[in-house]
Amino acid sequence: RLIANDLWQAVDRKELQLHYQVQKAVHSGETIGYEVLLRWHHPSRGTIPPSEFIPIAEECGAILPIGEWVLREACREAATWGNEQKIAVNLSPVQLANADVADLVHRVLLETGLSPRRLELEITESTIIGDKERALATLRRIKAFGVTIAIDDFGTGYSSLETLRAFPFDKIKLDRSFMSEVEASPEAKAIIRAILALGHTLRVPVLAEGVETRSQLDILLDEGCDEAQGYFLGRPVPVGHIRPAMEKTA
Ligand code: G
Ligand code: G
Ligand code: MN
Ligand code: NA
Repeated sequence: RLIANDLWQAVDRKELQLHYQVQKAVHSGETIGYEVLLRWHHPSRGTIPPSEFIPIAEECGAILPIGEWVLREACREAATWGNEQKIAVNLSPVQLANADVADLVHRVLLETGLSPRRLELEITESTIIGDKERALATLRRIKAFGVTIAIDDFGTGYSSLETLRAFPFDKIKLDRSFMSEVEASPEAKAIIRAILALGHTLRVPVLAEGVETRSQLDILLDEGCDEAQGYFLGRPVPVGHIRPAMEKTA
């Protein structure tokens, strides 16, 4: 309870902060964009990771104002970059179930002046599993603006293939559990290869998450993976750490 009460006030008290983690093209090494990851600096408990507070925020509804703040803040930031790099924002199932989320995205794009094609929304399969028809209708509206949709944590859900068939995603994000096992497990490597083949048959680029070593990146290069994200390429960092890179590409 205490945490939920604090969460409702976290935005107003300016306790939330965004971190940015780079996403790169595997072959060229070029920066495609950044995933936005939320951090909560609680006044007495210190920094609380999203894995702990997002589920609580979803349960109590505070994810709606928090998610709105994240979207606006990320779009406002990316609009200052003067390049074509994308910003990838995680969208909670609770936000997607809320009928207004397409209007919110539209409003924030107008307000910030960010080009819609520079915004990507990351959704997990569980997001679609809820009220499927409604979620699909909302996602189609958002896609019609030119915003792209990535399916996050792919390979961990219950109905990956059905989800892919039912909805035209713009990117597949391969769950990081596959990367952590790729060197030790021929099965993990075979699954990565199969998902890459699936993505490429559907003409959808695949991003591998959780790339922590040079040799993992080399495997991805060999296998023809499109994009990668992970500690080896860059940790999630506050925006001050990436702004200098923006000046060089601007
Ligand atoms: O940053 P990482 O370390 O701990 O994030 C853990 C989880 O929290 C990830 O699954 C990520 O998708 C989720 N997450 C991070 N930031 C946000 C956010 O702004 N909104 C939502 N809904 N989830 C987020
Ligand atoms: O579920 P989602 O992909 O949205 O969340 C990204 C999460 O993965 C964040 O918590 C982020 O801190 C974490 N992460 C990013 N890169 C790596 C990595 O190379 N290794 C591990 N173990 N976690 C990572
Ligand atoms: Mn994500
Ligand atoms: Na993920």
